[in-house]
Amino acid sequence: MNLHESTPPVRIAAPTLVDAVVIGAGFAGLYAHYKLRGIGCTVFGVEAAPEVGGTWFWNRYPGARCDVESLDYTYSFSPELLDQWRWSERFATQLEILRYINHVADRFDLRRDIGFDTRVTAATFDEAANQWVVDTDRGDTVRCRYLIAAVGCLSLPKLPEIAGIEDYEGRWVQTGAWPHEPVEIAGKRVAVIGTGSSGIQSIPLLAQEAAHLTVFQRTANYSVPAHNGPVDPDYEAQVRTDYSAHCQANRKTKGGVPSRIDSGVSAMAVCDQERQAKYEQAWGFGTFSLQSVFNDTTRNPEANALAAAFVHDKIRSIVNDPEIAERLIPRGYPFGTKRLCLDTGYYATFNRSNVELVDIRATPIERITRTGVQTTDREYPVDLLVFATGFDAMTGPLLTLNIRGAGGQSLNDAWKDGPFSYLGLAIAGFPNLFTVNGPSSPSVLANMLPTIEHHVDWIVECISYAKRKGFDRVEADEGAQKEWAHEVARIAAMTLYPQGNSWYIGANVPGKPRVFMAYIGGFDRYVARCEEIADSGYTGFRFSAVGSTE
Ligand code: NA7
Repeated sequence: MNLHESTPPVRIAAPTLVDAVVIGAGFAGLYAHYKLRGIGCTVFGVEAAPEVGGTWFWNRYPGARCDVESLDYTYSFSPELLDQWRWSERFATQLEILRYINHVADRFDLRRDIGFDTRVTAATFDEAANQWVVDTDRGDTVRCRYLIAAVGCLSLPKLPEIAGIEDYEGRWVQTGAWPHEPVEIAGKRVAVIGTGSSGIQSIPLLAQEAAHLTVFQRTANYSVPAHNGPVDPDYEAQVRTDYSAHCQANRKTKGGVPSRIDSGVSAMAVCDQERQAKYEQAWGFGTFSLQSVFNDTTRNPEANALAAAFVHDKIRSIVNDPEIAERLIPRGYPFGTKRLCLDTGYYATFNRSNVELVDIRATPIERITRTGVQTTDREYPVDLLVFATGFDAMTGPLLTLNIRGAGGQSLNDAWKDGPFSYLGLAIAGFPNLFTVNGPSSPSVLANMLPTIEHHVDWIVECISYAKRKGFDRVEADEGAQKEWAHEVARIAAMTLYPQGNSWYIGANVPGKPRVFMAYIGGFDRYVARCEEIADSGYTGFRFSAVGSTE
């Protein structure tokens, strides 16, 4: 199926010099092209995939869908686009989102400057010229004033550290790099390793097709029902009375989405009955509202334990076998501190006779064998092995770029103790490099579409400012970056999040520094701070031109 209305991308010759190189052609990269063109910049895009789409190009496993409501997971920069595009489901499927991205790329002619099937192999800052020199695996070298890394937060899939994968003679796939050709599931003995969001979305669908499904669970995760279905026409009509204003209002919320049922009070401020009723309302509503329905669930251990106990009871009420229910109950970390999942029929899937749950904390996986998975208990024969084992989140995609900034310093060295950046937008010592949804911005803790638009708007305005003032170098100040890092860590420490061994904190990658990688103070506060900084003449940034400084 051809997803886009115009002709598929033709390979373009890389230019030798442009104003900006944009790495990535997902939501962030495409919008960066649009905005940079708008201020008269010449742009070249580099994209590893053969097409636009970013995360939605790669994550095409069964059940892949967005867990932000479609009406909010949308670009807001064009009122006509907002008016004309219609989402069919409350939570859009990967395919529908990919169609949308293709539609946007066609509509705004965003492919014409993108080199597809191309990877950046190195990016080196040339201090004499205040330019980045970008090398690709096609042998191109492109010079640019500004380098925009729009590489996504969850775009480097990770295989587990399990011996023997190379010995396996069956087929294995990764959710984060699902094959484009059909994967045969019907009649197969399928195994899934990993029960994060990707596992939890795919397991119910795999179970429906497979002859037998074995789920290897290391950590039971909290999941709430999505209650997906057609977009509610009444709610849609209400949003569409002023869709642009609705999207603008999302920038003034903590999570970049409307708080439709949040109480705004502490879970401890209401009686048991009222609290239970509010939890039930959140459970019945879908979205991540169970986490936000009271304002202290992520901060107050007592409030958190009440929400956790509510989910535990729900799991017991859904899963028929009490022993399996107990295995599915998350324990040992506060509710929501590993990313909450949104599911369609996840827990009920374990009532099926063809589904088996293996607790690999009790009986760890020893190795993958020629024919299946060997635990300390027994071997499980498998025809199709699905790794839903996550990503080297947030820093992984940036660190593969081989970036060297001022003085030849590599980003990998600069970040050996953690990904320190100023606002998640810029990194001290790496002039003219901007990151979209970079570490220490709200990114994965908020709705990514408004955060992307906000970041790109801010970056392009900053570039525009530099151009107007005659500067050709902009960089974050080391001191401002340190202060921001303290602020990010201070706010994280006020919450329960650091207690979860999550990818937010790098816990899923052996050897990765344990640093909470997102700003948790709220998207609203973050936006206000970024505005303040820009309005005050970019406090914490230094601007200069070859031979002069401000
Ligand atoms: P996640 O959320 O990182 O989940 C990965 C899962 O894989 C999780 O259950 C892990 O268990 C498990 N895992 C990882 N390594 C292993 C090994 N070696 N053995 C067994 N199990 C393992 O990734 P997802 O793709 O599901 O979701 C990522 C985000 O994408 C999601 O939050 C959305 O934002 C979209 P663990 O918990 O580490 O014990």
